[in-house]
Amino acid sequence: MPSVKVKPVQKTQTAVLKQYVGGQWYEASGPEIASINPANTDDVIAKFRSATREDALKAIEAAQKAFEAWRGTPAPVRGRIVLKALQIAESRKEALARLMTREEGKILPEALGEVAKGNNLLEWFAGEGMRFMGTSAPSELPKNLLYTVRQPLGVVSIITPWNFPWAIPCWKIAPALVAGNTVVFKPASSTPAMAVEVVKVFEEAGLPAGVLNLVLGSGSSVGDVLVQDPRIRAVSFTGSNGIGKRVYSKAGLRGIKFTCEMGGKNPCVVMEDADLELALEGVFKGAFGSTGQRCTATSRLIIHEKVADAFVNSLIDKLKTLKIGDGLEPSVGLGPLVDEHQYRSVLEYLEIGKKEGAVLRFGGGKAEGPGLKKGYFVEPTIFDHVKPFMRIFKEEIFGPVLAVTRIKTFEEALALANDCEFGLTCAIYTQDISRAMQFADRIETGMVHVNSPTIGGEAQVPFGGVKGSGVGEREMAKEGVLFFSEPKTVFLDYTGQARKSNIY
Ligand code: UN1
Repeated sequence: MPSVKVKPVQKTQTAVLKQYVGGQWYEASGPEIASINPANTDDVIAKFRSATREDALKAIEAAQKAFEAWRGTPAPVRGRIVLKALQIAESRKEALARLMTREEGKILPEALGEVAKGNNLLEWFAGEGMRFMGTSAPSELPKNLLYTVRQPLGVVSIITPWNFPWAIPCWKIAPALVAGNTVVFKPASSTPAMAVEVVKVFEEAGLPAGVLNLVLGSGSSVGDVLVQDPRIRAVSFTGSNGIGKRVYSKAGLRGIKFTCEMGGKNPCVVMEDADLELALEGVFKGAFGSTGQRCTATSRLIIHEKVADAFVNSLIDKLKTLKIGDGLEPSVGLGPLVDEHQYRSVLEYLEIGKKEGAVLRFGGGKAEGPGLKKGYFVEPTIFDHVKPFMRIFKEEIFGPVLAVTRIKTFEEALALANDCEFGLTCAIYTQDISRAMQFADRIETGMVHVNSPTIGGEAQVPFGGVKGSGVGEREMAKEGVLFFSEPKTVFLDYTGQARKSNIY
């Protein structure tokens, strides 16, 4: 009898990721790093050999070489390559979102939302190629043309976090390219597969070799050179405050441009006159969406004492219905934390909250149950009666943890909301327009939401914060392209008639 051949069980292949420098994909020689599915640590999505300092230098060199030709490419043509990248990205949005959920952990609807947001940014910046313009002004002098043009900076470093592995690279890379810069892109090591997808989309769109270079590696081996090398003319960074501080102080000492978008401890104020159903939805989404791993997450609820008890109880009822698990499963509403480091850090904050004397109302530990053993799952958590001196009121936790503080007046709410070293975003729920306007005027944040959650942003308006949340220039919108360019003022005397003027 002929032997029956048994088909081997199909296993998901672990991809081998490469560096992309000067238009070539190649393997680096540093230590191996694995990208692991945070919902199931047995699922190794990809591996790569970490870039070394030499790889980063090679990338800078390739970007430097490509700069002259890219700078000379008309801005509308540069914009059209971004438009092509958008079309490619649109055609694979489902696959991008699925990979994102597998690699970063956010639930699929959130991942789809993030791809859409990144694509909106590509759309906006593609059009900016046509609007990359200066101004003209009437001169004090006769027959003089006085005008400005905008020019690119040169080679720029783009350093991005793991929590928005599609949208944030899009919102930094696209304006840098449209403005005529060449880019060295260093994404977070925990979402390398998504970073490769970002680069592929631009490569397939026809970006010339060397214009966009990818350096996959740990910050400790390549981070410094991407700020310190004399050829780097600007750094755009999103990530933690600790690293951000190092980036902007070094960039500042070198006298180059920087934009650093860092942490948040965003307050949501709910007043006694609020539409409480609307507020409940907004706080729920803001605090627990994306597993709280969002610098715009709602991490402090500042609520009027008259409505606080009922509101917190309703929030708890809602949390009881939230299914925790792998974000690819349609019924799941809360995914895992991204990796072991974040997992340990959030669990530590839960202990800190308990020790500080806050009242633990819900959650407070690891999430356990069927299907949760192999992932970095924590319970969504509410601490009530949190006092301003507590660390859980002050420090960014970056997990599904909400600190509730009760107030008696609007002035008290505003003072508490502003009692914070961060200033990224905030929200107020009230039906009193005067109160809402006063809040928008006096709150110390870069963005304000009235009757909507703290999260989100739109391509056509500036994104960023004040105080410890944002140092340097704003991102997105017109500002996004302005950051990556410099104006040059040209004085053109076309007759010589101005020679008698003593204006100078
Ligand atoms: C959003 O809320 O949609 O790292 C964007 C972050 C922010 C991006 C938030 N830079 O969470």
